Amino acid sequence: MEIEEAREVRTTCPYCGVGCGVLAKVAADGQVSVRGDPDHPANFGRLCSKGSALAETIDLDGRLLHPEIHGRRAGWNEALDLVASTFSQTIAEHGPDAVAFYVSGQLLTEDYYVANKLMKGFVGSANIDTNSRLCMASSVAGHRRAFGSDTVPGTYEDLELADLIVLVGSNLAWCHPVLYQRIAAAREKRPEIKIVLVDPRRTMTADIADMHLAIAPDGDVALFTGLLAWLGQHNALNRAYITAHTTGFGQALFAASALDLAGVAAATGLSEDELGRFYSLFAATPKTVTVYSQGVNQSSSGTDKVNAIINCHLATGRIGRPGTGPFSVTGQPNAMGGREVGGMANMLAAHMEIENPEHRDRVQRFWNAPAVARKPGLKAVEMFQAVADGRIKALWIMATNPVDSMPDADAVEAAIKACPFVVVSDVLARTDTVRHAHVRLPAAAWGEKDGTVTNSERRISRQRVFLAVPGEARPDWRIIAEVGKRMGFGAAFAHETPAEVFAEHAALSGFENDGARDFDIGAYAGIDGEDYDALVPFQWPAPKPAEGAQAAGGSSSSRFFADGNFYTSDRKARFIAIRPTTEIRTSPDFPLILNTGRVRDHWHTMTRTGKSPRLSQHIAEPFVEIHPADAARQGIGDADIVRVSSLRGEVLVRALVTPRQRQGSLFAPMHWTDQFAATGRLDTLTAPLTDPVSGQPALKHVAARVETFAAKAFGFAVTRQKPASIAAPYWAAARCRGGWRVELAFADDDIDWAGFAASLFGAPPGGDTLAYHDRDAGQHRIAAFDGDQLSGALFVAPGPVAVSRGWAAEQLDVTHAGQRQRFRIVAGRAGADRPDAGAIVCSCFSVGANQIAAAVAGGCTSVEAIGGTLKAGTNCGSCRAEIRTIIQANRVQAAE
Ligand SMILES: Nc1nc2c(c(=O)[nH]1)N[C@H]1C(S)=C(S)[C@@H](COP(=O)(O)OP(=O)(O)OC[C@H]3O[C@@H](n4cnc5c(=O)[nH]c(N)nc54)[C@H](O)[C@@H]3O)O[C@H]1N2
Ligand SMILES: Nc1nc2c(c(=O)[nH]1)N[C@H]1C(S)=C(S)[C@@H](COP(=O)(O)OP(=O)(O)OC[C@H]3O[C@@H](n4cnc5c(=O)[nH]c(N)nc54)[C@H](O)[C@@H]3O)O[C@H]1N2
Ligand code: SF4
Ligand SMILES: [Mo]
Repeated sequence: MEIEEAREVRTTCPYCGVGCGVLAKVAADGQVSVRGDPDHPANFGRLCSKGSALAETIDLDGRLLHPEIHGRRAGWNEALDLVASTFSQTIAEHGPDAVAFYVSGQLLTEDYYVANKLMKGFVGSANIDTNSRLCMASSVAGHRRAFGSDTVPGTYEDLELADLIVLVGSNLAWCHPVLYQRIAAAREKRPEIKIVLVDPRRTMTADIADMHLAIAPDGDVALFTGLLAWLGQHNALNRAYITAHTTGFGQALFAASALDLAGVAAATGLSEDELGRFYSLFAATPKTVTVYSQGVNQSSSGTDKVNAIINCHLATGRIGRPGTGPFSVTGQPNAMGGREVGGMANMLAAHMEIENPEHRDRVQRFWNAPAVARKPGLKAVEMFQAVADGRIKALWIMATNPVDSMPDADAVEAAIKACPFVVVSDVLARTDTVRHAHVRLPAAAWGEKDGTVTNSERRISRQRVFLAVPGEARPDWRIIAEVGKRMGFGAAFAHETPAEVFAEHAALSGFENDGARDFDIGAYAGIDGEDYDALVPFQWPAPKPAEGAQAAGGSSSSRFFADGNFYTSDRKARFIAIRPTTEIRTSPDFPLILNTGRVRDHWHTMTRTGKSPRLSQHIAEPFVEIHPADAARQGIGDADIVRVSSLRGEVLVRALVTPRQRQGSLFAPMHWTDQFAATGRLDTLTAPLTDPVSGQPALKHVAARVETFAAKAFGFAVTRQKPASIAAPYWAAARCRGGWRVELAFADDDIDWAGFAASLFGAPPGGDTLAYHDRDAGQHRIAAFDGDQLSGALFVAPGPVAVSRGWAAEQLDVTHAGQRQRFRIVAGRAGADRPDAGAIVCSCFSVGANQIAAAVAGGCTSVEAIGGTLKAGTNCGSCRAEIRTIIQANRVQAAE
């Protein structure tokens, strides 16, 4: 399509499930800028740090631009023919279950719909699973057990209308920042809103909480069954709702009563007093929303956690009414859309069930399909095990990076390497997964393709094109449809546009529905290209209006289940009888529990956020949080390099010693890969242990140990080019404005540092190299110049290198004409005359922790005052919680 210049295009953020509206503009010189869409009902103009930095992540650096077969460039015809013929042949020889698709909640609904249709309707297998298995599966299973359908009952507005918000296993401040800001803003207006955070760690989200329950890992089932029992004992039930709209309450209450309060205290690690305060608050607050995400879902008891929470809401009738409800917030931009198209191995399309012959028959007729899959397919962990043992012989991975994100990642990598035929569709030419593909297919990225996504509150929004498609990249749905055609299913994959795919998906949702199924967007079944282009965000359900009724469109505040009408056979919700169980995974060899998750400014395997200098400066290295007592026991100091290991693998990361971490537990982020660190792939440590109901892996609870890595030398380098390889046992590379910054550690100090520096940033011919060596003190500094530009500088010391990171990185960005200026780089106190900004807190304005601390000392004692002086926190606001924490810490220090 023609791209008009300097026109703002309305689209949707490709990161988290909040689903914020974005206005993207391409200036005449090609510069892209983004801002929040003031009219989008998810964000009303706000964007978080990741959303604000989107323009920094869309360059073509590292893009896969042409199809490749066995590493050589190939034409689309050749590549698609090879994929189609290999899949067809494998199916002919070994049956449909010998092939599989592993897809992603980052596909658009149209992509996902076509992939699911091809596998379930035309290949005739249900071996299509998705990274949503690692993300949402327990919530889906919990919803289906309780409601008979995978329905999220509430809306974002409920978070503003609630009087109590319980956040369970959810680091909203960092992972759903705009929702967090909506809650913070609501609380400014109504300070009586109470917030309880249930998380083993004191995360930044605790900043907003009235009560932080530092629960023992996986103590949640005990906490919420304990709550149900307590509600029963304290006459805090909604008997009318229970009788009219639910079944199974008696058994659920009986099971929940297995533990007395002392038992719950023991299982949760919380005091009876804390429990009593939380339970009374819950009992006394009719308008309660319980928000939950990965601390709940990613557990071997994930589905039980979900149902233990839902049970409490059903028992109090707190569902479907304004300001109430259990609320599973989704992680990926289209986790919900993937569920709607049935893109998981145990679902059929449009929220229909694979086990239900009527549903199968309906979908088969609608698709005019030869063979709809008759049984659920393999779930992610089982799928890769089947790849490993040879049952799956052809695998197509789309928009996900399982070599980094699946549990037991080394085994997953080995399985992929051993698989006879692996296709990967991705936007990048090099990821830890793409490197093993026999066929690489270049996908169009965000901004280059049209489609829809559904956010956590069931709101469907358009992603729109504002950039030209580079090279030969194609949108995912088109790639899949082309393969479908070449496998002989031309009629079913004849769509010309994403609008046609969406219309078909909408038609299926309304097909023979009549209110029997929750997911119905039949109102859009006849949508044409023009209306699709103009589509404004709407919430489902949006059934086809009856004759003579008003035109299409979801309402702005649709909710489910206030008056029952669940999607079970008797239309009543089911209480699930749940007994808390405790499982001890630690052992003398692995005495700690490793908990894993996310940081504020990185997204998953860093394929996009890793490109942004702004986002890479917040946290530039993989790290592990350790409680001071655990660190002391191991002789671990803050900023040491440590080895974290489990039965399956090990990583080297920086130690962050902090009392915010629970004693006995470690926390490490999932983001670092072989592209950004020496040995940072955290999922090499996690186990393929899954929830028995949902198949979701227990990624938050792995037995581990931590010990110091005996580093003899530490290094820090800035380089203009990313080093091709780095000969150090520990390194972590992060983008900075003029190039890259690299943290280093060595087991040995007997190293030819000049040679090492040359291997990092080269010694430009005719260039100038300056060096300073103090062998006795173990101090070495080397800088190389190409003309008057710095090609790289290396700083080596026997302990963590004390050079201002910001200053060093800036040297890549300025010219070095004079010799004196050059010498400053290798002089003793590099950058010491310029105050070190410290770790960057505000990525929008590059304001560091030290600057904020200095401003506090200078009398700025509120987030607003800091904003007034330093601008920190005044753009996206994602760092406001951290600023408040720094203010508190420094005021305490001043008072001491
Ligand atoms: N910045 C950023 N934002 C993101 C993403 C990202 O990569 N980066 N990814 C998106 C995606 S796909 C997802 S799924 C979401 C995830 O969003 P969240 O679920 O909020 O994020 P996590 O950090 O994975 O885990 C949340 C918390 O669960 C806690 N936890 C661990 N074990 C337990 C437990 O047994 N009980 C309880 N109650 N809590 C526990 C952890 O300490 C952690 O703070 O984030 C989305 N947003
Ligand atoms: N230890 C641990 N592991 C975890 C988790 C955890 O909390 N702890 N969380 C889990 C969860 S909740 C999730 S969601 C997963 C996420 O894990 P992944 O899905 O593996 O992570 P991403 O980095 O988002 O991978 C997306 C890939 O798609 C590519 N891509 C981007 N856009 C497109 C596109 O339009 N088309 C195509 N074809 N490709 C595209 C990107 O380049 C990238 O390679 O990780 C899971 N793993
Ligand atoms: S909260 Fe941030 S990452 Fe999530 S959709 Fe909004 S802008 Fe994007
Ligand atoms: Mo996720």
